[in-house]
Amino acid sequence: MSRAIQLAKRGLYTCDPNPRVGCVVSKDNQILSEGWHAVTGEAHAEINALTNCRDATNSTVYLTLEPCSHYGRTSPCTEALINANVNNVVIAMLDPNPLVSGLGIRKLEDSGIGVKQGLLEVEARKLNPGFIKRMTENLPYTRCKMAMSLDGRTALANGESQWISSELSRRDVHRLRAGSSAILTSVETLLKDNVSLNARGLDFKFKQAIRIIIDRKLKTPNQAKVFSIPGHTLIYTENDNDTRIHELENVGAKVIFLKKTELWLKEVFNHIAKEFEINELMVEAGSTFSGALIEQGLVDELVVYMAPILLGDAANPLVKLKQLEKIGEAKQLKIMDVRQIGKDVRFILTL
Ligand code: AOF
Ligand code: ZN
Repeated sequence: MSRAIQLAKRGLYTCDPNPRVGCVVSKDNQILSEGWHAVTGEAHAEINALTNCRDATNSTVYLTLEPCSHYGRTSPCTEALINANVNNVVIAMLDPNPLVSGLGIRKLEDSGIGVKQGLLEVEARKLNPGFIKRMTENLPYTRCKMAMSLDGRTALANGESQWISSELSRRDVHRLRAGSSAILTSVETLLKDNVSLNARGLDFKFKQAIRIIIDRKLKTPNQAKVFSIPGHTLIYTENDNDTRIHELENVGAKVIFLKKTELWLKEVFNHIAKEFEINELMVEAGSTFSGALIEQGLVDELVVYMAPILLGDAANPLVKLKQLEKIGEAKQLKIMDVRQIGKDVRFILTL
């Protein structure tokens, strides 16, 4: 199973919006063949492994995800496993897709295949935080990227913020972007930095993320740089001004109008998950917008790059949150990973 998890990671940057899945076919303590899911619409992990296997009769198949039992873009993997006469299937986790969940296992058992479930489940779940969250909560798994000084500041009071000089940290951000289904920012950040929101300078194959701009009033300029870069740009707005919508659609944006409500951002996130199959969402925005997302419970993970510099107390803070009266009200985070990247330190924290 550990090998199957390694294989699943080969789809990390390419198989979106499908889950990353790995498969190992074994017999008599020997690996007969291996497979993984590389691209949505193409063969699933099991099919790739079985195609590479001369004879899978009486084998044991290790799978990081329950095999599918439905006709999606491809046909059911349960049928392929049954037709290959495998003896046993060991599954790390159930498929959270309601079209499959539990049915894949039942189909195998009904045809006499022995099934075990739960081996390395914790590790297998880490392969697909976004797919799991989208399938179970109709929300993307949201990572908020931030960069700060040792004293927790992001920019000088005059707005100057191009201070994260470490080339390696920037490259790490591009790798994170490449592994994301979409990259989201606020119109304020777009106006300030004229951002590109794409992954660049990487020496491996990846699927470029969709760009998303949150722009309640439709202030995005028609000449914004995002429109000159290949790929899709979505703009979510509360403004139904037809002229502005047409202008922005003429330069290549897809504008989505959602009526203003109290839980507008949550509705935007639900829409992103449901209509665009966004599993992993990376947010790169300023302290006000990121703070609002955190307060509304829409952020799952912070990725914070800390540069060893001091900007002083007049500089801008990492996030703007409501003032607290008691320490007990403070947001508690859990450190999942800390490592040095070039001259910076990167923290990964969950909320
Ligand atoms: C598997 N093995 O390698 C993957 C699975 O549209 P399709 O046919 O590609 O089906 C997509 C669904 O299949 C996806 O939502 C998930 O439930 C499952 N993914 N299943 O047996 C795989 N990638
Ligand atoms: Zn399948």
